[in-house]
Amino acid sequence: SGLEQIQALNLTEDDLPSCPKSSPFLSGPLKVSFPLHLTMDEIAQKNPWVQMGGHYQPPNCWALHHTAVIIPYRARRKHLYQLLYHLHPFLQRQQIHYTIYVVHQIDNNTFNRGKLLNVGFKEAMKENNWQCIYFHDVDLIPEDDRNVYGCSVLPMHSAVAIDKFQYKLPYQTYFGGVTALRPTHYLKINGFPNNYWGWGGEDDDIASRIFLNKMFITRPPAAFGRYRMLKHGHDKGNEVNPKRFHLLSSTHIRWRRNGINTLNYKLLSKEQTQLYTNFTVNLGSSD
Ligand code: UDH
Repeated sequence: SGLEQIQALNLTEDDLPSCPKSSPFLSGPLKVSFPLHLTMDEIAQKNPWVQMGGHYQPPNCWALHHTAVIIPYRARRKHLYQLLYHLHPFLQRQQIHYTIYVVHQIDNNTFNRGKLLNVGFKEAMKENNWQCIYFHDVDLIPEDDRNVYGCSVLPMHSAVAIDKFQYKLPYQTYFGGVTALRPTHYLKINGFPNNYWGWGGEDDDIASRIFLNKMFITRPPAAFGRYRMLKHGHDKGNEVNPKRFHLLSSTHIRWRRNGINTLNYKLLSKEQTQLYTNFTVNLGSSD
């Protein structure tokens, strides 16, 4: 294949023409449907260019974007399959170089999205010098491929218009669902908070960190940043966190000593599956 040729010849940026600014393969608004009973093999068959571990790079041009997609995960297998089914073709049409990483919280402690995203960042950066990190909830399916998964000079909030919120931004500083940062920005804000256990608040903490560091959020046009949210109820082990407002009131004091610089976890395994790289972690129980 083209990709194997690139690898065999060890082709680099100097050997390939740059990909065009706007990919000729974009289709714009997508008809998103959710096939029943998806399997990994079936999704892999539909994506023959994706390599083990969930890697892809365009075979004939040098990508403009080098993006790690990080998915915080526990016990949402059906959602994960739907997301992989939609996201791989979506990203390939954008002609970007990417890998999909799933960070799986295996312990029986309360779910901790912020901490999982920190683990994903740390482990993904060990694998490659990514220039852009997408933090992607498992239940959000993009509906327009002009929402290109690359980073700009500002932190990006991509999930602007979600069907669950009547395709409107729930509030102006909302920074949840699907967001992206350059590693330099992520490190500047000391990553994400490690101490939000259970549902809610960590996304507002991340937004605060951005504002406290005198950065702003940017968003794609609402027509591009459209998502469908897969249906789910309350997850076991992710109860609403009653401490979230209290924690948020002191983000400005704590952000420097609570984040990627204080992250601790146990990486139990790393596997390359056909469609993603999986990190299984034990997060411990408190921070
Ligand atoms: N997640 C899991 N497993 C869990 C919990 C969360 O994988 O058990 C991940 C998953 O990627 C999910 C993300 O964390 O998309 C965010 O969690 P969520 O989907 O529960 O958050 P969301 O804001 O929830 O989408 C909306 C419904 C809950 C309503 C709650 C209260 N007011």
